Amino acid sequence: MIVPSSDILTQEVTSWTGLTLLHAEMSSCSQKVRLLMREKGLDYISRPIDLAANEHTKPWYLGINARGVVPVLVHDGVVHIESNDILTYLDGLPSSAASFFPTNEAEQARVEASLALEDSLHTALRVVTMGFMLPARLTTKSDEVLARWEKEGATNPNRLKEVKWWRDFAEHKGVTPAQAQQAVAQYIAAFTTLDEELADQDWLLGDRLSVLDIAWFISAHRLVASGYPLHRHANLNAWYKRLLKRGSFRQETAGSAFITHFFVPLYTGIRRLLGASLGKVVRDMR
Ligand SMILES: N[C@@H](CCC(=O)N[C@@H](CS)C(=O)NCC(=O)O)C(=O)O
Repeated sequence: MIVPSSDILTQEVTSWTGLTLLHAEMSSCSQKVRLLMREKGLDYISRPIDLAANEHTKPWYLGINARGVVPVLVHDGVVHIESNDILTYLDGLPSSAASFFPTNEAEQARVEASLALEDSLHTALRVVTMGFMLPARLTTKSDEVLARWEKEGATNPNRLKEVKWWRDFAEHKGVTPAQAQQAVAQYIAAFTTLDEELADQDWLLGDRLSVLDIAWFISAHRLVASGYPLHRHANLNAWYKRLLKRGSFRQETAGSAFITHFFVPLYTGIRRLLGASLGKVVRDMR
């Protein structure tokens, strides 16, 4: 989706040339986009946005994307938002690599529906991440940050929804059991379908890698890191392990060694010992 120029308050970006990606290392939506760019060999200027420091809620960033989320792609001064739309756009740019999108209508319809489902689960992904992968006391946003996020930037109803989600999170001191159960139920349903699709094929679209493998891998990876027992979906688990063998998939989801290999395993391990893990929510639902 292209942001109308009337909504771009941070005018400097309109003179940027080439491809610039504003993104965050651990953001799943950013990982999807970086992964496709790496697979397609597309060079870009990287502009990291520090989510932990709430850089995405500051006037400079809200003047580019008034919703205040990453990623944003700026191509020759034009601002693109929504990760799945960015994937579609990037795939159409000149590249020596094959397209990750199908050309026949039946497959196009499948990709569109599956990407829409993946996008619709984004709140569930946040619930899983903030509820089980990271401690709430590290991610809760202050009243001051939320008030700034709410008022800066061009008018944008989606920004108000983001702010509301984080206000509820602060008020409940984390995600509620009902939110966790709903998110888990949504992912069990989605993963069960993907698992069936993979019963007699290696990749989600059949015999070749596509944008669906990229998008769903990122979700699966986040759920696994948060403690979801993916082995309950045998075909999906085998597919996930096949993709993990690809350098690009590993590299774009690696994150910092401290967080990925120490902090998150320690935190999820402690939750498991306390009987408060994501795996427990999954078990209790089945
Ligand atoms: N539908 C949007 C969702 C973007 C989104 O929610 N991004 C997250 C990171 S994956 C974000 O910026 N979160 C910041 C926050 O909630 O504080 C997309 O696909 O680009």
